[in-house]
Amino acid sequence: MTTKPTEDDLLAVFARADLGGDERLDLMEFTLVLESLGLSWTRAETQDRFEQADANLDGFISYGEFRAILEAQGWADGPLPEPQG
Ligand SMILES: [Ca+2]
Repeated sequence: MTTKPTEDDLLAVFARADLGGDERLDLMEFTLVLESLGLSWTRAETQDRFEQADANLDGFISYGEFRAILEAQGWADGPLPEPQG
């Protein structure tokens, strides 16, 4: 697990976890993302990360918020792509 995921990987992971298709993740979907990335955080750690990542406190993780956590953790490089639409 030394290679960083590409942008396409991250988008695919995010889209796959976004079961509701609403382009944001709830805590359960966020947990699925972590599993997809091979991370094994405890429930408490996941909850903690989720709350930290939810920058606008709406109770969901947008792709931008998702990217911000990954970048903060050093798992993703490069700037966030501009939102489409
Ligand atoms: Ca949010």
